[in-house]
Amino acid sequence: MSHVLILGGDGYLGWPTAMYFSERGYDVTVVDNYFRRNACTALDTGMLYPVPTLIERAHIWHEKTGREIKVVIGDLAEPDVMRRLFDGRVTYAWAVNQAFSGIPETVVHYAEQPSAPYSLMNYEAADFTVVNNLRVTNNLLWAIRDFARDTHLIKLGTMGEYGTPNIDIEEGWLEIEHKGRKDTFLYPRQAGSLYHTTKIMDTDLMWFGVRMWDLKVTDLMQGPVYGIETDESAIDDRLKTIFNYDEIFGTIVNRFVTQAVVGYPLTVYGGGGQTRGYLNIRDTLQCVHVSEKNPAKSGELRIFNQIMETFSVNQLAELTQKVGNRRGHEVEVKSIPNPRKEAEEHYYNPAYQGLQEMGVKPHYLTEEVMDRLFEVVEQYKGNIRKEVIFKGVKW
Ligand code: USQ
Repeated sequence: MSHVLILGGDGYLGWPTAMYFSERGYDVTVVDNYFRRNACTALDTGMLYPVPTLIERAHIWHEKTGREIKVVIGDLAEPDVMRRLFDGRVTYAWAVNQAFSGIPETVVHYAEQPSAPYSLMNYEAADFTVVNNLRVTNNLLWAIRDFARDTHLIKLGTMGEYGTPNIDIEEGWLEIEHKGRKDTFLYPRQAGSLYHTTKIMDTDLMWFGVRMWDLKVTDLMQGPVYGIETDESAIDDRLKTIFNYDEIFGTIVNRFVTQAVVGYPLTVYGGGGQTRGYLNIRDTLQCVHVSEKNPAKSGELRIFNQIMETFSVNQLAELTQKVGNRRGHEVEVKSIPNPRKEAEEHYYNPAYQGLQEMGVKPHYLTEEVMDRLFEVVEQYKGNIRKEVIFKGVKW
């Protein structure tokens, strides 16, 4: 059984990824320090529904499926917490069998502060974002360098590393011709938030590790994700992933559906022409799985753009309004001054065929898919708190 180690296993993507691999027979270990939950409590962001702890979820998963997801609680910004995952000194906070699962064949790295607004809230949050994200990546690269050179690292990057350049966006690399000579370099990066900038720096750290130590790395440039359910969470309601709809941790589609359900005018920032690549949470899992099945080679930094389709903010608002109105909500769309510093009209033409060529079958954001998202959110309408929807963190 191949061993997959998931860093950031309690998060929006981490927990569904853990169940996905476990269901397919992998030996899975998850690690988390509960940053996301604690930040949600500290910032009073509200959540659509309460989520059991990681240990409780692993226990429920075992009860329902007979499968084991080993849990480690610890702060991966501490080098020794990371190193223990590779040299066998690890202690599991929950496991059926305490025996060391061995060096992982694959590490999926989600263990970062993932919010752009959080990173620009104040200097302390900025400091946390930079220190946490870069230290975790650096600690991981050194652990792989020292103990696990054959391990394939799958790292979650972001489409935001590229920004919104006035030329087509390639999958990670760009061939440059200069004074009659040619070479291939990382595609120019220019992020729109401090959080996104840490992802650029992560890519640079990994590129260094690949060049110096022949590491195997896949960097997934992901767009904003939407959705709640996956096949595995359908087994038991308590296995559903963390769902945020607030300004700090909620992403746009999840926010718009929640706003529509509770009668809050959809918060279109500025002109609404901001265009991004989107994907269903189910497709995140597929993308990580195909990357795991087809690992990067030794000395290769492989980069994919992990999106399935592009939308402007206005297009998402229109779709939400249409589906919401049909379901009996009175959905209003309201442009509010953009708290972010970003282009509201821009060229956007990213390449994203790599993952589909390896076998990913996209779930598109159709009216039916949005209907199902509405259905789930409507069940928890009573929990939605209007006052956390917009706080106005400025860039
Ligand atoms: N937006 C609105 N109204 C809202 C919320 C967002 O108009 O109420 C706009 C934003 O200004 C932005 C776009 O929608 O132009 C997307 O915003 P978002 O909050 O959904 O996503 P973002 O802050 O870009 O970050 C999210 C995830 C992050 C991931 C990133 C992928 O939180 O972890 O890396 O999506 S990407 O955007 O492609 O860089």
